[in-house]
Amino acid sequence: MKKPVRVAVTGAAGQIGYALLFRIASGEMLGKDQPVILQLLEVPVEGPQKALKGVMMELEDCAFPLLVGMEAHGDPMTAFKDVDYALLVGSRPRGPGMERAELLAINGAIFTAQGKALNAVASRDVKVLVVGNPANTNAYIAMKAAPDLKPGNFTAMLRLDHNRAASQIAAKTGKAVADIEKLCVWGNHSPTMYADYRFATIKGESVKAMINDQEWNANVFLPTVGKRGAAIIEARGLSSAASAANAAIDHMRDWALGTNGKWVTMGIPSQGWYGIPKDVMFGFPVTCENGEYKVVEGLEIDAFSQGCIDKTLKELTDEQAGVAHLI
Ligand code: NAX
Repeated sequence: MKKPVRVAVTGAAGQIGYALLFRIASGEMLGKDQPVILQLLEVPVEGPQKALKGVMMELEDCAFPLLVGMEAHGDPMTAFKDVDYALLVGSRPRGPGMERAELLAINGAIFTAQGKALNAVASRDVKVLVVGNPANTNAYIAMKAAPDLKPGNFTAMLRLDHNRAASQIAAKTGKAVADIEKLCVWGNHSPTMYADYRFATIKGESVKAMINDQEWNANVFLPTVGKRGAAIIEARGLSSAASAANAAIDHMRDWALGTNGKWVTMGIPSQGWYGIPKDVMFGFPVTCENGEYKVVEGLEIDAFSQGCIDKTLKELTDEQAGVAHLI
C-alpha cells in the first residue's frame, strides 16, 4: 500500500464539494492505489460546519478503502497542515448587484489568508488548484501570498472550459469526444476565454478542416462555450457543480499522473510564453509528465486568435491591477 497523501478541499460543504469529495475518496483523482487523508475546510460558523459533518458522515458510510483519514477544519492554518494537494473551491462568487471592488476585496482577503497558510504549513511540493471564482485572480493572489512555495504549483481551473469545448466539437463533428486531441483554451475562466481548435485533430484529421466554418467558430462555438455557465444556471437554477467537480478531478489527475502526451488546459502563472506577461495566471495548452506540466510552445497565433488572446489578457490584467494593493 502506498503512503497516504493529504488532500485539502475548501468550501467542502458546498455543492461542488458534494460532487467532488466522494470521487477523490474513491480514487478517481489520484489513482485506485493511492490512499488519501481528506482535510476539509469550511467557514467557522455553525451552519456550514454542521453541513460539513453531514457530508463526512456520508463519506464514512461509503466505507471507501482508500479513505484512511478525514478531518473538519474552520481555519486554513490547521486545514492545510502538510497537505500535498489543495483544492480551493470555497470563495465568494459575484452576487447580484455586487461591485467588482467589493468582490475583489472579499476574495482578496480569503485567498491572501489561504496563500499565507499554505506558505506556512503545507508540503513544500503542494499542488494547488483554485476553482472558486474569479479563479485565475484568486490563484494569483494565493500564489503571491506564498513566497516560499513554487509559484508554478499554483494553478487555476480552465478545465471545465476545455471539456465544454471538447463536447461542443464532438457534437458538431459527430465524432467521439475521446478521440479529440490538441484542443486548448487560452486565458481567463470567464466568457472571454478563447477555446482554440485550430490545432485539434480527431484520429489524425484536422478539426478545423472538418468544420471549415469560421462564422460558426466566432458566432456559435465561442459564445456557447463562454456562456455555458450562465446557460446551466438558467436551466438548473443553480451553477455548474458536478461538471465543475469533474473538471477539478481531471485537472489534478492529469497533473499528478500525466497525460501521455495529450494536451490539456491549465491556468498557470506565465513565464512569458506567447507574450503573456510573467505571473499572469493564464490558460495555456500543456502536457503533464512525472507530476510536472509543460507548456506546448511554438504554436502559430493568427490575427483572429491574437485578438481573442488580447481580449482575455486585458480582462485578467485589469483584475490583477484591482488586487495590486494586496500583493
Ligand atoms: P457553494 O456556495 O455551494 O459552496 C461554496 C462553499 O464554500 C460554501 O459552503 C461556503 O461556506 C464555503 N466557503 C466560502 N468561503 C470560504 C472560505 N473562506 N473558506 C472555506 N470555505 C468557504 O458554491 P459552489 O457551487 O460549490 O461553487 C464554489 C465556487 O466555484 C464558486 O466560487 C463558483 O463561482 C466557482 N465555480 C468555478 C468554476 C470554474 O470552472 N473555475 C465552475 C463552477 C463554479 O461556478
